[in-house]
Amino acid sequence: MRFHIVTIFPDFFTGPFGYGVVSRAQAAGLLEIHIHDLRNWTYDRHRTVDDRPFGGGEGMLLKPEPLFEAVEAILPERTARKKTVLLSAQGARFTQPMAREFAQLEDLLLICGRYEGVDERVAEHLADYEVSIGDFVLSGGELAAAMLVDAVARLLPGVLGDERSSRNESFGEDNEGILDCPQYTRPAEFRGWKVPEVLLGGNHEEIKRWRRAASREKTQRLRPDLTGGRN
Ligand code: 9D3
Repeated sequence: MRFHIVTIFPDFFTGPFGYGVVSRAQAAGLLEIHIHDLRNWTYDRHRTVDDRPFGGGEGMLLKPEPLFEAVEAILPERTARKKTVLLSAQGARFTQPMAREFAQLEDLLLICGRYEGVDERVAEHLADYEVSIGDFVLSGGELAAAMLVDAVARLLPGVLGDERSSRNESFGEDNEGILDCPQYTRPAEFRGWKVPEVLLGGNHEEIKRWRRAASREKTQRLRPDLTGGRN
């Protein structure tokens, strides 16, 4: 799979993509990440990418021409397996089912918003999706794009070891319905805090029951929204 990222901060991504799963997947040729500087599609002396909002208001917006030119140059043909995503605070929430859908694509182009926003014609006529990563205010789409790439990359065939991916499938790792159960490693007692006794014995039926109950309790406490309850 190929990712393309259009940004005014191309150097931003050397950090997030230089480590762990995403870095190794790139080295193994399982995915490509192409970073594009939006200013490459400006033609004035100051390489202007922003302008003031019609109707007045605070701050500046990303103007449409460089974004349309960039996307049309990077993905000249539009097909069912080549999609464009605008990362914006006004988008639909990015979720694990969306990550699975994106993992089927050949090319995914991510547009990173900046300033106070992006001219709405980009969302309406250029991007296939407009997504937000959560209900909080970021200063731009770059961190959001890095998170989206990470979430999609780990779903690509071969990116996680065979052992892990098949195990996760059968155990339903990508279960959005409930939180993972609490887990412990050695020592069995740390600063007086003991690992639950049941996990130290070898009764696998009992362990399974404990884990299910612990998952439910933790979900109820920290994510009542997942249980059909209120926030
Ligand atoms: C405080 C400014 N807001 C009201 C005028 C609007 C606003 C504009 C631009 C809020 C955030 C941003 C920049 N954010 C993103 O580009 C962004 C984002 C986010 O803020 N939250 C969650 N996901 C995303 S994806 C891109």
